[in-house]
Amino acid sequence: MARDLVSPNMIRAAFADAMSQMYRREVPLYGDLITIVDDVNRRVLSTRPELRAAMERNGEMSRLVAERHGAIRVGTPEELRLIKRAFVVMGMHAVDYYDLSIAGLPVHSTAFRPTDSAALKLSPFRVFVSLLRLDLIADESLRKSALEALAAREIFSSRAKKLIEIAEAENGLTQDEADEFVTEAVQTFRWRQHATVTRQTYQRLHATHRLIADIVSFAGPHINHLTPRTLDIDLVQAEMEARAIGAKQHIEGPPARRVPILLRQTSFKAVEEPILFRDADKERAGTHTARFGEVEQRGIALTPKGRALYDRLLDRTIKQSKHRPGDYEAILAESFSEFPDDEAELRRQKLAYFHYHRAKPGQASAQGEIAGDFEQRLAAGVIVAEPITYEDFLPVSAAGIFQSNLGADGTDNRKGSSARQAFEEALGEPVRNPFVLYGAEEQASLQTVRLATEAQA
Ligand code: OOG
Ligand code: NI
Repeated sequence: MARDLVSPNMIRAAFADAMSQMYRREVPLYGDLITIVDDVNRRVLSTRPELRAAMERNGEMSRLVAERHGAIRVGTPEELRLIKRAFVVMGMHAVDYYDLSIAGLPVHSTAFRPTDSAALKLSPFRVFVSLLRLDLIADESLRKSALEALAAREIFSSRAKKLIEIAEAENGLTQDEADEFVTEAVQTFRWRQHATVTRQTYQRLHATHRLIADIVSFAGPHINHLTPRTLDIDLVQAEMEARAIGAKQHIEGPPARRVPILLRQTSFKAVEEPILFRDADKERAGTHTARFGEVEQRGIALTPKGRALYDRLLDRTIKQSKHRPGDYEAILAESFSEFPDDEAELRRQKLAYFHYHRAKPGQASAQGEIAGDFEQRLAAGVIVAEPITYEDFLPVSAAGIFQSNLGADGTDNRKGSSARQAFEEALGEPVRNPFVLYGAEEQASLQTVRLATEAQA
């Protein structure tokens, strides 16, 4: 009997929705942040009709309120592989490797996300997934306790695992199965108030690194933040400060620009939540601080050349602001004045990726063919170059998030060498290269434009 399968995009959209509902219940402050973001987005759209029109043209309006990313942390290679299989059911694949040991953090990470633009448009939800590096726990007895706690837990229900197997064997899920899968999968990421370790073990893990305590002490990998998209992150930051929501000191990433690049993000600091330890049959109260809310504003994806320039300018900013921390914003803006802030220039210098298409009705010069080469057609507006949005994360920024929210000590000296190979072995496959994905989209659009032009000639 033929099975009617739902698109993985629909499963991902339902999952993102369910996660959002759950997180608002679990961390009410996150609901306040959503309210601020909605407000700001409405204000921006009403004052910038051209932006509204462009978003309507690109079919982006309906997805504006959908969360853009979340983050979880897992403890073992087995957990990472299970997570991978669950995300594949939702059309998400591991893209890029983030070595956070550079910032003194005992984890390394990837981002599970849709990899093509049509899927991203349908539901842009992605999840940053970090894997604990037990090899960075020096104390052997503590490493053993951590391993035991992790070995004893099952992060997916048996029904969730069964549904993953069905999806793999049958090449997808029916609507009923998908609904059930979402309900079960969300449970994996819920908050659990009971720690699975004693208070003493928690404290020892915590003393080694707060992140280790967060990963090891509970029965599952709770979602640690969700991040909606805003059209004006500076306004959101100002609003968070005005409402004393505990915003971080500044927006991470590049400065505000005419043409936004990569992504900018900010967050409120992690909230302190009550937890319970079970020590020798007695319940003891404690608290745990790990979960926060974040916002992001995305810009154009940079080529390796653009990324190198970005890294150099950000590096310079961080170095210079060490001596003048109060001037961070000014130093950032000054430093980035070297980064071209004009679409045509970014394109000419091959600093960023663009999607090319023939002018659509309503866009300038939609009619009429202009003879000449590609650049002349572009200049005449017959061909339009549209920025390709950056869909990944900022490695330095990711480290910043960890540090400000977990109080990690950035001077940790166990800076390991990149453990990318070990990560990919744990994952069971290589991560995808984001530059290849952006480059392929650009090339495919060029090909389409050329074919269409030749057909006309
Ligand atoms: C993930 C931090 C990375 C971001 O937005 O850079 C991240 C975590 O805290 O587990 O989500
Ligand atoms: Ni984040």
